[in-house]
Amino acid sequence: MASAEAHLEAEALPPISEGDMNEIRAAVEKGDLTAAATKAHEILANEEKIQLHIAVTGESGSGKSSFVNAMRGLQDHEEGAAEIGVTETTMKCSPYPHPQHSHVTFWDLPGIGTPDFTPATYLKQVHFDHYDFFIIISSSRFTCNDATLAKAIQARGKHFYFVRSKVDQDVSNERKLYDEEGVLKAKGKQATEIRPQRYDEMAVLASIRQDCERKLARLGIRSPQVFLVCRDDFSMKYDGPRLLKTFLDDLPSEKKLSFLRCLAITSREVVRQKKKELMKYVWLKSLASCGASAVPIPGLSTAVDIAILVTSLKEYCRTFGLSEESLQKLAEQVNKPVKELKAVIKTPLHHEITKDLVIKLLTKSIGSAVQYPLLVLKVIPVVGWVIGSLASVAISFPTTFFLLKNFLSDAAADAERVLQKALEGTTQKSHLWS
Ligand SMILES: Nc1nc2c(ncn2[C@@H]2O[C@H](COP(=O)(O)OP(=O)(O)OP(=O)(O)O)[C@@H](O)[C@H]2O)c(=O)[nH]1
Ligand SMILES: [Mg+2]
Repeated sequence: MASAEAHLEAEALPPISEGDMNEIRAAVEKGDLTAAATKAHEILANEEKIQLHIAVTGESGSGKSSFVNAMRGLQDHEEGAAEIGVTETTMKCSPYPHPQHSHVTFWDLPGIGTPDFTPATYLKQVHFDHYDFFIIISSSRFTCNDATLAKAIQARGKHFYFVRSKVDQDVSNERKLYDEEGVLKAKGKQATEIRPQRYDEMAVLASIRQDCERKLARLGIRSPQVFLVCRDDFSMKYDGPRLLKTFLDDLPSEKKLSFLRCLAITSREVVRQKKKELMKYVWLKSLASCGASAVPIPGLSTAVDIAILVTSLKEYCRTFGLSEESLQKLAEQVNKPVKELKAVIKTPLHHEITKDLVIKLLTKSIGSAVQYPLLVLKVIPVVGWVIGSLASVAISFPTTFFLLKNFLSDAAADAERVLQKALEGTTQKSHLWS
């Protein structure tokens, strides 16, 4: 008993309306399980339809298209990547859906201040209302146009983020002023606060950040925050991880999971966040699987909707990068044989999730469900105790609950192990593995 109990923590509620929650509770109280499961189904289907539109704007050549590609996990040369180049390539609003999670779309917008897009008309021309938030990119200092745009976005109640691109170039230029030992080369020149005697990358970055923020403050932006990024290793280097975390923190709760699904596994924190959000939906999925389409499982004293479970386990694998395609891509990125990454995985991969596998897993979970049915119901907020009153789902609900919860935890643990393996022996490790 101790181990099962220790494994269970009270579930946080998924971001669903009070009205929806009341509908489920009322249906269960009436003993109408079909209605409760149908509602759970509907809520889950709506969650999957949630769209996220992210606008990326900035002056021509600032690195917008490259940023869009980096956010979508694509190299500039890959199929489907946004066209990049040194001449003005973005003259219209181009949508770039995430390749694996098409509900998240990045929009490559034309720069403000070009003859066709003046500050006065820009937001109307690019259909401001369409976007959830804006990223304003500059590869040097931010301009008056950038500040005007930020103020207009803020006045309309949306978030914007200042992103300073191509930081790798600044770092490399600065490094050239120091010798191999990291000592300032310029003989006779005094070291300054921004250019100390010994090379210090953190100081270089802090200085660029402060310079950009000071300029923006002078242009009338209150407490500006600037994120320094480079297109390569975008989500791992410089302020990339902090930028992604800030997006996530600022998103309304109902959109967090959509965004998290499309994030690459680049840190333990990303894995933790994905798991936390997915966990909120486990009891809804368990409830949905007990509905009208539930069929008795031969050999087991329970009836469930297997299709929901197959889809859910596949979703967990996809979200944690546990598919042949994702692993192959990661292996290429870190220059390691895919076999090495696969060796640390304990759960089945995306393509191995079948009806038969789910039945096998159900057989395993049923033991815990029979032993601790009330324990499970106690940790599900609001409706758990009501569901517990229905004899018809006394076993099937906790069985599916245990199955999904355990698979999700195992997949998250696998994702962490794969990441650790991928980073073994690389310089990224100390930066990332926190
Ligand atoms: N070193 C380095 N080069 C970058 C980075 N981001 C973009 N570039 C280069 O900068 C140039 C312009 O990048 P784009 O992404 O095409 O810029 P853009 O803002 O989309 O340009 P337009 O579509 O013309 O407005 C390209 O040659 C990119 O390879 C970066 O982080 N580091
Ligand atoms: Mg472009």
